[in-house]
Amino acid sequence: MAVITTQLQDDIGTITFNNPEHRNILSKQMVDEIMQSVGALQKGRMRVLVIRALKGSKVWSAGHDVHELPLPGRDPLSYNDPLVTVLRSVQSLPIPVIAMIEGSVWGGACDLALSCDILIGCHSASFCMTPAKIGVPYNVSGILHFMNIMGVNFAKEMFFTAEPLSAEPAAKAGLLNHLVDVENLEGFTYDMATKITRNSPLSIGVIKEQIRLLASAHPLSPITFERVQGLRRTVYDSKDYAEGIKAFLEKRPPSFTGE
Ligand code: YXS
Repeated sequence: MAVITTQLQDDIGTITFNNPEHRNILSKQMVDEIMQSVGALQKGRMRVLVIRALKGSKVWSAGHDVHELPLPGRDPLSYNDPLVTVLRSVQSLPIPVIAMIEGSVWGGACDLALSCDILIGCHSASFCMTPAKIGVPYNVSGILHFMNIMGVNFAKEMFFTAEPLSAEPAAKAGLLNHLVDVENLEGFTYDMATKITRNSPLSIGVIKEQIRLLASAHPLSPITFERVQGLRRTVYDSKDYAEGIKAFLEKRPPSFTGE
């Protein structure tokens, strides 16, 4: 059964998460359906893409499907991980992608929302970065994403506390472009999308790619990159990583030992 629905109207594509039972987790199935839909929508005249959950959702997306996280010894967020793949495709799509946020956003879904170009949320929106809650070593591009958008100290607070950031402070920290009342959320989002469809798609596409290249222009020497990967390996090889996943699946708090 499909876990998303797709629509194209007046040059605006919409992908709606439709797996409320499992809180719109970014499973491989969800990612595959998103990638297929984006490909199909691009065959039409799509100038903007809106990514959203069903109206009234309490959870926009609960993030990576924990059942699909590799067990210790393998990188949980490698280059070819389905979630990491969809983040790259949203970031490199040559049209603006608007995340319309109603409900809570967790873990890798925060990175998906932040991979979008514009985030418009209502007061039920919240953002929670969960790697430390599960013992996951986040990846370099993901961390850079948060640093670029909210600055180093806010990023550290989100990663270290693994506590949800509610809509108002999230908007203050730059996670939301606009915070609107829920009854205006759709209207505000599609009004902005419509305005964008009237502008030059070539100019917009080039500016989006220029900003992506400039924002990720951080020279990292090979030795530094290898050090980072080595540090991440100590985490995904750890007992804590195994404990984090096990505790989640057993629906109990994890007991981390630092080993
Ligand atoms: O037990 P059933 O089969 O009914 O399924 C439950 C949950 O197990 C399932 N579910 C998930 N399954 C796999 N992966 C998930 N991330 C996930 N989240 C939820 O959905 C069914 C309903 O969940 P339930 O009963 O907890 O719903 P709720 O309304 O009481 O609570 C909603 C949430 C979102 C507050 C709660 O489900 C939750 O805290 N979920 C986990 C959020 C989270 O920690 N996500 C991070 C995943 S790891 C990830 O994204 C990256 C690897 S990282 O951590 O590095 O950022």
